[in-house]
Amino acid sequence: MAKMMPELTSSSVITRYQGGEPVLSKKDIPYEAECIFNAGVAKYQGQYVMVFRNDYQYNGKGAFDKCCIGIAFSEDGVHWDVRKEPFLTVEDMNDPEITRVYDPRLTVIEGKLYLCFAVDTKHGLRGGVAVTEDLKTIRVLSMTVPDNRNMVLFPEKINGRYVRLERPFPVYSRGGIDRFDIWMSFSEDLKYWGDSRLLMGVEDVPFANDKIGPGAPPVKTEAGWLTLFHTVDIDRTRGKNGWEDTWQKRYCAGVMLLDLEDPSRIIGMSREPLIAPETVWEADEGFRTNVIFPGGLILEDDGTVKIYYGASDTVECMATAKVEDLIALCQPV
Ligand code: M1P
Repeated sequence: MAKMMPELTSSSVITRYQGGEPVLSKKDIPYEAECIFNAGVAKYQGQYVMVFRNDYQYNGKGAFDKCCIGIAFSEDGVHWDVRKEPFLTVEDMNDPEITRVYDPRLTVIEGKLYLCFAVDTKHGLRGGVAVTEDLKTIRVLSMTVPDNRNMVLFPEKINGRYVRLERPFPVYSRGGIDRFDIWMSFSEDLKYWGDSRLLMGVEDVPFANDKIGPGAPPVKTEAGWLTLFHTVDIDRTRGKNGWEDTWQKRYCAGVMLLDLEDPSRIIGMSREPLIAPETVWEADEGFRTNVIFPGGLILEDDGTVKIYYGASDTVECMATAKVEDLIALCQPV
């Protein structure tokens, strides 16, 4: 059985916006909405762009019947105007296999805005890579085979190839339980992906005992590619948390630094969580409490970083830090 984790707390280098108050929640959405979370954020064409997950129509049995991806815009990365219609729906995918679309991430590459997202299908979970040139229409470039999700793209080619992090779901080889790791793949055209390899195993993270996954798309710094990931630990004694009868998982955010020339080499990672669930929105209220799910990392010109994360699968929150402090947390593995 996986070892139990101690109480986890957030690093002192982060400051939650307004003490942890959400920057986006269902009250901001001009169409049917319930849980607004797990957003991706990028700076694009002079503004901040956020794509977020909206789960709605709770079925009373631990799931939502409907979901879509919405889009919002901001001048300061804090206050958001939400477009009146969703950005991407199941119907837009025009594929009868697809039953849900969710967990979007954004990366700007060579002036174009790329979207990674997850879909549930009748035959497994898949990760998609898509591009939008006008922030309205989306062209899907590639879809993984099942099961894979939590994909994020690096913002530039490295040694002539596009690079992504991803999280496949090996079950048989991991003893029939969640023991999921972060992998990476390469592509010359964003359509065909390969040369896949393991980047980090769940056993490498001292504050995880269940699974890990890519979080925010990597940001380039002089010290290396800085990226956030999520970590999951299970405690069988946790019992009821949030709307579910038996939600025993806790999700935290971690940070790591990858080599600029060879991003399959981890320079360092935090030995403790960057963000652990603590505030009322993160630990007490919501659909599934104790969930921090990072999806966006923006590096500002003054060295401040904005960190966007879903809280309790219910609202979207933000924290700030200094980039040098995040780098300093990344100790050699
Ligand atoms: O409910 C917590 C999270 O569960 C899933 O995360 P993972 O990919 O690690 O299994 C996702 O559904 C995620 O959206 C959600 O926040």
